Amino acid sequence: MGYRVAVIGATGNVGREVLNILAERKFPASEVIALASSRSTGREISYGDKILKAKNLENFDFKGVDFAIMSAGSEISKDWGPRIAASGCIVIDNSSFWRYDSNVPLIVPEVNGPSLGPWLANGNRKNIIANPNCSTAQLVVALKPLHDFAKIKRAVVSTYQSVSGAGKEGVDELWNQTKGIFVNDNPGNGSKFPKQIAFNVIPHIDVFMEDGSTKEEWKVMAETKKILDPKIKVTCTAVRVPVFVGHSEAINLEFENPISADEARDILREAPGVTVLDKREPGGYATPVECVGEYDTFVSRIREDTTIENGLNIWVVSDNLRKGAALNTIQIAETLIELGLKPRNAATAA
Ligand code: 11C
Repeated sequence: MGYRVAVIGATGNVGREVLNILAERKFPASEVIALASSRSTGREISYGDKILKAKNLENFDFKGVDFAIMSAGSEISKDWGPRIAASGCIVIDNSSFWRYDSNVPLIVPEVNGPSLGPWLANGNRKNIIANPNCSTAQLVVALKPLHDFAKIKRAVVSTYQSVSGAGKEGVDELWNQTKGIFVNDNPGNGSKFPKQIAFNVIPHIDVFMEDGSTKEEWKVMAETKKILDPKIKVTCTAVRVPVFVGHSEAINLEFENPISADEARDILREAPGVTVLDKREPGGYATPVECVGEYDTFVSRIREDTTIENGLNIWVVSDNLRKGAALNTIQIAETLIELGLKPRNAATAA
């Protein structure tokens, strides 16, 4: 007997990736239900070799559904998350709405998956689990094993984020501007990004905060602290680049204890969810193009930073729609199953 899984926002970039990955990983589902807004109801989406028709979220009854994977934006998560959770269904939410709630776990299974054990055992749990921002997910996967070995004091993160992080409209804007420039047409500024994104880079993602940083930069700091260790100091500059899929990060780390580049490479080679690609020769490193469609977070350019004590530089790349979003939500559901969560229909039948 399998699990009933509802995918909310099934017609979006991340929702479609959730359906692909559920099928690819042969998630033990007895039923997968695609849900969307009334505007997208009836649209067809693939799930493995099947075609699902999106049903209307408004009319759907979550009774007996085990997991609701939500990727429909903060407003929908805010309104629907608690209602769905109250029906006994576990909500795994991709939006930022619940991430900073102290009663909601923020989970990257390779890093803090075991904390779901006590959460599952708690009869008063809220039934909502948050998925981090894509740039945080890949960061903490790479940092966790290094932190366990030598304790990170400070991380300076510079991101190079693809346009798919801004949804389908972001992808369309890069595509249309690139075509426009190619045929000598004025591409204009578009509506998704604040400046031209084709053949350009933009040091601005999400809204500005009072201290001059952007919300994306704040999220990287706040979420790393919540998932990995509140004592780590994190500073970030988040930049949008004209890449369709795959976020990259240049990370400077300062540790409490010594760690050599060779040690870091060996540790990362053994780390879950990490692939080390680090040859000191042309092309001996990961770039977004090779990481599209992959599950792992790729770490390259591992080298000591001799300008500080116990310093290290690394380069981290991952598919932002997979580890940064869809894959991580499914890994959270898989972790709950490994921890003993049974299908609700099994409980009813027993
Ligand atoms: C971007 N990281 O690349 C963002 C997208 O908080 O889940 C994901 C936003 C979030 O634009």
